Amino acid sequence: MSELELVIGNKNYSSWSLRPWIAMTQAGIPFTETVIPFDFANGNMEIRKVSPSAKVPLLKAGDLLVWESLAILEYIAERFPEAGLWPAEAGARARARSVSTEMASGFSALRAECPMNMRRTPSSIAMSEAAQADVARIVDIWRDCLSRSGGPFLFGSFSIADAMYAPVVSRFETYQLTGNLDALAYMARVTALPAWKAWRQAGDAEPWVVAASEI
Ligand SMILES: N[C@@H](CCC(=O)N[C@@H](CS)C(=O)NCC(=O)O)C(=O)O
Repeated sequence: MSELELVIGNKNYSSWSLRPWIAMTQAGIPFTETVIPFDFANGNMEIRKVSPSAKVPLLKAGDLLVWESLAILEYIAERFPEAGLWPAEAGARARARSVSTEMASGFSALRAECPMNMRRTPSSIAMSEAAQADVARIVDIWRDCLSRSGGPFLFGSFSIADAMYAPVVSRFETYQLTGNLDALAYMARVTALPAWKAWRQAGDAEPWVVAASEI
């Protein structure tokens, strides 16, 4: 059994859980996973019992608890430098951290109006101007990163920045949020990753339905 245990929510809906999971899986870092299904109606008591923030994801590394998806990813990058989860060059690394932090702290309109729901049959929905601005900013970020790095991922090889935007890739697909060809090509590369496919397959097989995320 691995020393690392990642506690996550439902794979179909838990956008924050996807971030460390896809990075660790893609990088081949061994870990065990524990899925705690959401129970919003009753206050997610099972998550509260294990997580200091009462949220998932949570990483257990022996006695150490790490919560907040970006903090988990930073910890993993430090523990496994050979995985190259941040770009090697300082300037690229700084920009990767900038776009990752922008994701972690921003885009609240998009997140609220377009919850991750991988199983949903793709179709567009009416969106506020704020959510549309979030989409435009994300497309700009992706295009800028890809043109500087040359791809195939935001900073060349798969990095934490791609993991941070992975749930957005799902939302863009589910709600048909862009027709931009660079963005669509990037999304196709992310969704072709074996780690993405494995997460998606597991999410499809889950029996649980979170009504609030069914738009
Ligand atoms: N800022 C946190 C957000 C975590 C978060 O909101 N997780 C959601 C699931 S995707 C959660 O645990 N919700 C349970 C609740 O709010 O009761 C992170 O980056 O990990």
